[in-house]
Amino acid sequence: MNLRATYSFACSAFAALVTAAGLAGCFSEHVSVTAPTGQGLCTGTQPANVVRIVDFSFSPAQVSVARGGKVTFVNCSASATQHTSTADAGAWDSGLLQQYATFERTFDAAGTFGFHCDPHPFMQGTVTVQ
Ligand SMILES: [Cu+2]
Repeated sequence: MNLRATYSFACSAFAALVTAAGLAGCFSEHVSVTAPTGQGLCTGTQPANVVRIVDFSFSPAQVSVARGGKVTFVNCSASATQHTSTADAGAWDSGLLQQYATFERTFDAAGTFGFHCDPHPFMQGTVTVQ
C-alpha cells in the first residue's frame, strides 16, 4: 500500500514536470525565468543566430538574419551576473536574464537594430535584418 502510494506520487510529479516543460515550450518566445535551459547553447560550436552573453559582452556583437528570422540571446556568464538584451529604440527588452536563461525574438522588419544590456550599457550589439 505504501509503495503503491509512493509510486503514484512519483508518477504525478513526473507528469507535472513534463507539463511544466511543455508549457515552457509554448512560451519559448519569452524569457525562461524559473528553469533556464540555455546551457547547451553556451558550449561547443556556436549555433546560427545565437548571441551568447559572455564576459560582459555580446558574442557575436553583430548578427545578421533574414526577415522573419529569429535571434536567441543566452546568458552564458560564468558568474551569477544578470544581463538583458534591450533594443536601443525600445522594440524589445528581455528583462534580466539569469545564467543560462534565453530570450528569443523574431525579426519581421528589415533594418538595423542596435541593442544593449540594461545594467551594463557598455555592452552593445547590432541585429541586421535583410
Ligand atoms: Cu550585462
